Amino acid sequence: MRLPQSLLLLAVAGSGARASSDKTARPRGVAPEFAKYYQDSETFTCISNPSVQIPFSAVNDDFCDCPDGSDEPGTSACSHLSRNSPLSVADRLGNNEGEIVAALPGFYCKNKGHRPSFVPFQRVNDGICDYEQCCDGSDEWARVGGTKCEDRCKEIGKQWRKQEEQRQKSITAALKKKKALLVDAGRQQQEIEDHIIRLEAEVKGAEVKVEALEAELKSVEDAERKVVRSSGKGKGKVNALAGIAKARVDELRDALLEVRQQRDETQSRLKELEDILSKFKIEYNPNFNDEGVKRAVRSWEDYAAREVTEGTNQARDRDLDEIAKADDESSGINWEHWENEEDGCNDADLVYKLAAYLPPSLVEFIEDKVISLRSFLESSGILAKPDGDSPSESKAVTQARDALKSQEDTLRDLKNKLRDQRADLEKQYGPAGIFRALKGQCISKDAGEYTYEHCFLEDTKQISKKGGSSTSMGKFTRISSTVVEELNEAGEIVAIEKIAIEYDRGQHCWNGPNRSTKVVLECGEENEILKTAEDEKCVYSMLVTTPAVCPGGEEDGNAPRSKDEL
Ligand code: MAN
Repeated sequence: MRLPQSLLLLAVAGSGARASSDKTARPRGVAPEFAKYYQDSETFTCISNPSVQIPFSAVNDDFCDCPDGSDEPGTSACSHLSRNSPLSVADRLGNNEGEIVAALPGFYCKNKGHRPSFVPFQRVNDGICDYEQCCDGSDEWARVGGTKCEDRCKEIGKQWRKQEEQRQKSITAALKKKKALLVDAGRQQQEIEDHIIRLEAEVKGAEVKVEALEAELKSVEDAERKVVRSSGKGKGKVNALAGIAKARVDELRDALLEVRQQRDETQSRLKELEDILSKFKIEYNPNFNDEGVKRAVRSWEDYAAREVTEGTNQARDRDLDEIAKADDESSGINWEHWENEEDGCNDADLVYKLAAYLPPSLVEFIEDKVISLRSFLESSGILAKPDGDSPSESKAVTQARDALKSQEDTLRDLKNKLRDQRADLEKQYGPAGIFRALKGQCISKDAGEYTYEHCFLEDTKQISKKGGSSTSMGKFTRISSTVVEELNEAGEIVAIEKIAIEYDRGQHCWNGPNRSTKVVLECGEENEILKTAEDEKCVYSMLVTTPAVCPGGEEDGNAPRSKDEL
């Protein structure tokens, strides 16, 4: 059910035509509130033009004497004067300078048994019964052409009261729903305000943590730099490390030479033994039935039959010869280069990448040594432990950096949330923020080949009934107030302010604009699309009822505290 947008207007129209306790007789067509202008039985003073006075007998003489038509309240003699806007009496009494406007709203019908009303002067004695405004038929008092309009106020009044009762019920129900919407909107707004307070505290906390973690990272980095520096004893860090590495490699080379020497001695003893046993096998007497000797000879034969991997040993020997040479005789490490390396780059980096500078033939061997050297340096605290991702950074630094990064991410997220929540409070949600409660609620209506959908404060869509994808008719842009002209109950054209929700930037229209929709809202018990129209190509309008725009309801303290956004 569509309900009047403004109860106030209705009240004005009603009170303007209400019967009063006025006991003095009024000329035909005069409403009680205008009776005071017709009390002098000798002279009549035109209402809006007091300088014009006429004998009282000229009132309702079917001749228009007054510029404002006030001398003809009961005839159509002054019906040429316009009177379209629902002005107050003060407005009618000359505030519209220069414009000649009828002083009276129309012919007053008492409509006993129903509600009094005004009928436009053009319709007085026009031979047509205007029962909508004049149910008592008094507008046709002259019986022009024999027209006799019977009084139908009793039945029309009864029907009206029934409808009115229904309408009032509907208004009450709509207001109840509106109040619920206001409560919901207020709760949602409160939640956002509370969330903002929480987020502000969380942001502060996160900022403090970030500061602490920044300090922590700095101190870990400083400590690490000191560890590397302290091993340099005044020299460059690389030089210091190169010195340690050279000593360690020399140590390992000496150990290798010693082990090779021991191996060669053992091998020569083994050869001697094998020769003895070979001779023994040739020279022993098999006829001498000694089981122990026979067993020993068989074991020797098995041993001698086993293959010796001579080639591999020779290759390894060549490698070992190469390694055993001093660095300055071979293509080994150029320690001089490292010992004279200029500082200015990341020393730890260079140490970790040491293997990359070694000659290819030695890489495998030296890599093992470098790893053991590195772990020796790390375990003895000379070198900080490296991290898996960044070979130039220790685990401690990486952990401190990661902790800082993760806290910075948290802080950024919190700040984004806070910004969004604050922006939401600034957004338009209509009078008293009521549309907050409707945001995202969708209603639809079939019309022709499409189903039209309106999701409050989100978008409008055109969905083909034949299937396929839907067409966007616009995304939420603003809430506006729009003035529309309507006929009021007295048959007058009145300008009424209506709230509209505008949706722009919809799907592009071939050879036209991007689709857009203006949703004009009316007071109603339900959220419902009454009609949709394509006013111009791809420019749509929708008429939607909702309790949210019914007048009243805010006064019970339901409305959110924020300012009206419109
Ligand atoms: C579709 C619909 C219509 C629109 C035309 C424009 O058919 O969106 O509303 O007028 O496209 O081409």
